[in-house]
Order: sequence, then structure tokens, then C-alpha cells
Amino acid sequence: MSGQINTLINTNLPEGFKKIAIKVKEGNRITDEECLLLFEKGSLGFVGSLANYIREQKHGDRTYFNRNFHIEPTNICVFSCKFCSYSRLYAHREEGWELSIDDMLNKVKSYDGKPITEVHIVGGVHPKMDMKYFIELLQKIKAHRPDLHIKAFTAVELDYMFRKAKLSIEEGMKQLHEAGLQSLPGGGAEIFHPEIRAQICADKVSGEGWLHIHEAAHHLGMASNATMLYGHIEKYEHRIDHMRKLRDLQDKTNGFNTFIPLKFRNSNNDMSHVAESTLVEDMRLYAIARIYLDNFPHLKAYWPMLGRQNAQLSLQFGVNDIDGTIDDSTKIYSMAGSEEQSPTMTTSELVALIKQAHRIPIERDTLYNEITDYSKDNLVIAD
Ligand code: V47
Ligand code: SF4
Repeated sequence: MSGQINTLINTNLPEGFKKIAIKVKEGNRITDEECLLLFEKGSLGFVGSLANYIREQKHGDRTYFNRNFHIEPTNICVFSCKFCSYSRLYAHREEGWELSIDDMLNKVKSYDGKPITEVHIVGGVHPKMDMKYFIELLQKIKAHRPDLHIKAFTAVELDYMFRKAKLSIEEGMKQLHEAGLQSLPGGGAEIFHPEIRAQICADKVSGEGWLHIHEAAHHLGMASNATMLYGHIEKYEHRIDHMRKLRDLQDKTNGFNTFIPLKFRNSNNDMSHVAESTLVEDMRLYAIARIYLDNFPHLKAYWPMLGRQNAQLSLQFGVNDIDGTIDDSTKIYSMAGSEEQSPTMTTSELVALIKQAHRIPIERDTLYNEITDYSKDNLVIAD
């Protein structure tokens, strides 16, 4: 691999690109201006080679997935994000769903005896599901299955919960953590820049608010992920601004595990007139994110949104994680037009997908501790 990057550096590259390639080879950070150059003029082959080099330096051929399931407590939401295909206002709640604590606990119980390591809980912001409700849920899940890692609530849900309970972010996070919350998913980040946020999700937590909540979680020793909803009305500068804010916070706390770019899907929402990004642009974004976010350990392709084959392709562009087995009840993408109408993959399917890309499939837990190395051919896979 270092041979390949040396060859790249020695080709007749324009000066700006050569400087970037040398920085990558030497493990140095690129600037915002260099990132803009990559977005504006970097070919797919060039950014892909650099990202692939970084991925290999960080992880070799190890490609991670986990065994998880999702619970979406409700799609009733007090907010009206323009890109959202899934939420329903409280006034139209008969069109949506609201799960009781028992419903959610029954879902957890349906995995009893199965080797699942994580539950991912994210939903709309329901005006009646408050701190007390979610503390009870967390405590009951933990009492039933203490080994299950609870990754739950976007900063949007948390901001609303804490404001309603009149708690500071720090105090609210502490209470949820004590009740069993172990890490935060990356949702709700969208694009931090206020100019774009005002147009696509004006009424929910600001970019600064999102970052403050993740910082508070990190200070409690909790890990979190970060997302970026891309490929709509944002410009390259807004993507860079978003990633710079994440990189800066990561320098401070080192609490982020994974960056997850989320491709905007345009079905059934108020932004259906906005064209979706092309596959080339998707892969360029993965690669550039891998190059820019030098302090993020992992880059994840969320396959239910990208599709299985494109997720597999993204492994050539810096990605080293393809999320988990999920199950068929996650609706946020199927309602927004993803090809994956029933997003579930068995462990054998995930392993096969990774092996077809000539990578080593590693089952991990939420915190990237290794559970099983599936490269051994004679391993029996329990689905
Ligand atoms: O914040 C909503 C996105 C996010 C659309 O942390 C859309 O492991 C595309 O954050 N087109 C929620 N995206 C999901 C999320 C997530 C998913 C998987 C793993 C993790 C993790 C986090 O879904 C929202 C929003 O950015 N979203 N609508 C849409 N039309
Ligand atoms: Fe509500 Fe989340 Fe949909 Fe926005 S994206 S409307 S916060 S469910």
C-alpha cells in the first residue's frame, strides 16, 4: 500500500494534490482549503486511493459489523424537518405509532437467548414521552438484560427531553446514564451550518446544541457517533464546516467512535424536488471524510440507506464498518425511498458481503471490542 501511495506521489500530480498526498502518507492533517480542493477537483480515483491508504493504516483489512436491533418508540414528532418522510405531527397521531414501555420490552424479550449485543433506540420527538418515561424504559431493559448495550436517543430527542424536564444538559445526561444509557447514536446532526439548518430543520436543536450534548456525554465517559445528512441543498463549504466542528470536538474529548455520512433520500418528503446525489459523489464523500477526519477511528456506511452493493463498494473508499444485522422494523429509510424496504441481514449475509470485498469480517460490540473474527473458514455462524 505504501508502494501505491509513493507511486501516486511520484506521478505528475498538480502541486496542491501532491501536497495532500504527502500529508496523508506522513499522517498529517489536511486544511479546510485542501479539503475544498478535494471536493471541487479531486477525482474519484485520487481521493479513493488516499482514503484506502488511511483505512489500511488504521485497520488493515478488518471490517466491522455488529449484531443489533432497532426500536423506534414513535414516529410522532413535534418537529417538521423538511427531509423527513417518516414523522407525523401529534395532531395526526392516528397515522403514526406510539409504543408503550411494555411493547418495547417485549421487543427486547423477543431477542432472549440470541447473541445480540446492542439495542439502538431512536424515534420522533413525542410531546408525551418524557425523561420519566425513558428512564423507566432504560431501567427495565437493563434489569431484563444487563449485558445488552443501550445506544439511544439523538441529540434532538435529548435536547427536547432536558428542556421539558428543566434540566441542564449535564444533569440530564447524568440521569439517563445512571438509568442505563451507555452511548449516543449520531443522528440529528444533519448539517450544522445555521444557513442550511434554517432551511431544512429550523425548529430543532442547533448545531451548537448538538455538539454540546455530545460533549457532555463524552465527559461522562460515554462514546457517541456523528452523522452528516448530505446531498441536498448544502454546498461543499457546509460539509467542511460540519466536519471541522466534529474534528475540533474530537480533538477535545476523543469521544466519537464513528462518522456516518447519511445520503439524503428524496421520496415522500417536502424536499422531493431535490435530486439525490450520484454514486460517484457518494463515494467521493466517503473518501474525503476519511481523509479529513483524521482523528475519527471509524467510518461507517449505513447499508439500509445506501443499499447492500453500494455499502460493499464503499469499502474501497475508506469505509471500515457496515453497521449491523438491524432488523426489519426500522422505517426511517424505507419511508424515504431506500431500495432496502425490509432492512435485515443475517450474520452469514454480512460476513459474505465483507468477504466478497476481500476484507476480514469482524463482529464487534458497540465500543469496537472484537467479538469474533469470521475470516476462519471453518467457523460455524450462528444467525
Ligand atoms: O438524523 C432522516 C436521517 C437520521 C432522511 O449512530 C434521513 O449508529 C436520508 O442517525 N434521507 C437518523 N437520511 C438515523 C441515524 C443513524 C442511523 C444509523 C446508525 C446510526 C448510528 C445513526 O436519519 C436523522 C437524519 O439525518 N434522515 N430522513 C432522509 N430522507
Ligand atoms: Fe422529527 Fe427526526 Fe423527522 Fe426531524 S428527522 S421531523 S426530528 S423524526
